[in-house]
Amino acid sequence: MQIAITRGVSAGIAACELTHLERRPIDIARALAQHRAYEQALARAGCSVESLPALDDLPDSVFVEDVAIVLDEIAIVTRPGAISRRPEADHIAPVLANHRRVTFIQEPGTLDGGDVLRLGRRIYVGRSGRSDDNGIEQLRAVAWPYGYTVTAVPVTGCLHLKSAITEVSPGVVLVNPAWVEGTAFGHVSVIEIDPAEPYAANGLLVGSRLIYPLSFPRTIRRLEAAGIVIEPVDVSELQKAEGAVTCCSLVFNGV
Ligand code: CIR
Repeated sequence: MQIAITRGVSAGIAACELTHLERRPIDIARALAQHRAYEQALARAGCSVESLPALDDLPDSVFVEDVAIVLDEIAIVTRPGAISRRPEADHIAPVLANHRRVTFIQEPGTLDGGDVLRLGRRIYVGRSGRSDDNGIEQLRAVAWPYGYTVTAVPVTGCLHLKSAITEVSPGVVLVNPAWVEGTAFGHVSVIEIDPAEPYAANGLLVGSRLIYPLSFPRTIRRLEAAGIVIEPVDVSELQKAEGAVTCCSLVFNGV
């Protein structure tokens, strides 16, 4: 059984961090409904969903992916690159302690979970505006004793590594080649996003299903042509906060 940890949409989401997008009004009622539907998609994909209460004074706290990396062996609570997001880590640590031994990225390193792509025992980390060399080195020190390699990857033009690449089927990645070099990831098959949909590279693979935004129909056609089964979700309000589908959950194996 896989576990998916989610957190309700903050009433303060209008004050979220924005790096590459213009601020647009977010319809909070719609955001809440979309988030509930996203949780239902996780449940349909076979997850046991552990839904945490919203934190109204932390605007970006719905994006739980960024505050932890959960491996089978250990959970690493991050030190997010955005100062406004650092208190989110204190709220996730006790929750993860119910599932794993917990360790922490320490000052001065920074790391956002959105920069961490795990492909089997290979972990790739975006060297982005949010994750720095010190944070990446700390992750390496924790993960290598368990047999993981940790490789830093330059990311340009987008927020996180997983804005530019995600795994969409075992051994298959979906890539925006304008933001990351697809050949950096070893022996994987690469599907490129439709160039008209630059934000389309973020999908959430759970079991045999790909939870994926319905706002990218051209890329959906490419994925379906490759035989990938899509579980479409409407996340338009969360996209205004520069969020996507991986960032709204922490999915890991139950023990
Ligand atoms: C932020 O800038 O931190 C949030 N507004 C969006 C975070 C999205 N996280 C992710 O894609 N992993």
